Amino acid sequence: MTVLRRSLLAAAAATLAAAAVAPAFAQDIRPRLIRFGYGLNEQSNQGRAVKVFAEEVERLSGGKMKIRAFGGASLGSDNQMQQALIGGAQEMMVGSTATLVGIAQEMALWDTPFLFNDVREADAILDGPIGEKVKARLEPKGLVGLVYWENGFRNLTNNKRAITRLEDLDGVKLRVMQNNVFLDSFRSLGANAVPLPFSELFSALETKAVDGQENPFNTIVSSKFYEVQKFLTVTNHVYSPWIVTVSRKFWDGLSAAEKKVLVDAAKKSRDFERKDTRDEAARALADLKARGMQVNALSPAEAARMRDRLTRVNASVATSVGMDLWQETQGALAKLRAK
Ligand code: TF8
Repeated sequence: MTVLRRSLLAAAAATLAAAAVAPAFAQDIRPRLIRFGYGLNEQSNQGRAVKVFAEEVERLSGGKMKIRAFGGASLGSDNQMQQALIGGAQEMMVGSTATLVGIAQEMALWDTPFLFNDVREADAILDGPIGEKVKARLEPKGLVGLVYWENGFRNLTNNKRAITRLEDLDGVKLRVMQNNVFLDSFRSLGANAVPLPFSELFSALETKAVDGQENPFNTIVSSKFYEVQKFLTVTNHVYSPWIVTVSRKFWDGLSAAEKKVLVDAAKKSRDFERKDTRDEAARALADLKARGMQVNALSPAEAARMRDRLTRVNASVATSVGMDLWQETQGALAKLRAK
């Protein structure tokens, strides 16, 4: 090898090494202010992860890109924020995938009752090609999905009675997310299901406009639902993801380096969020009991009856998301379960 060639190679290697530590060239990152909205409060798993995201964006951009976080639905409900992102009036948010079904039907896949048996399955499908495919459906609608976070397995609370049998749900006025799969699911269980934005839920429970709701343990703790709900039934009826999204109007104006900052920070926040959420969920049940909630699990026979009723909505989910995607998901899950 000639001396010249060797020094050229060394120079190239040095450039690559520099790129590895500082992937973005400073001049490609401009000062940016990003308004990031979310529905839960600052002390929730959602709030903690938004903070990690914000710190990481600031660090990776050398302080040029700033996240201004707005919790507690102060910029609006999930649906309102989605519209603000599409219109370009807000840059980022994190919220439920369930409220995105009106924008991209394929999101209904995640509303399938009992789709995932555990978080290992959830992570593998959400972070794999199927999760990517569903996420990509948002782009033509004006949203860019970065990563999925964990909202978690959902459980039922109410104020009327302990739910020990399917029939106990009869006439229970139950708030559900603004999403047809959830509406159909709980109607098929006999509840009087009413769709409401999350931002109105606490006061609806407090004023007894509704009797109950369903959300992961974490949210029942962080939103203080234990103050206004007596009975908690462990159903784990569906795993809900959250999704971090960016306004496409804003995204399209970013440089490659700026996009990379957001993507890398989003991945870091996802890994933090999932661990934090799982740690908190593991403690939450004891916490809720200590706060006076009356907790029950369903007997295996009743759980099977509920599961059977709920999975009657599967056919309509398959129609909304398309048979190909449905089959692909079932195939991927079968493969994971065979391992
Ligand atoms: C719900 C969801 C909420 C989310 C959150 C506000 O019940 O589970 O946790 O939408 O982002 O609405």
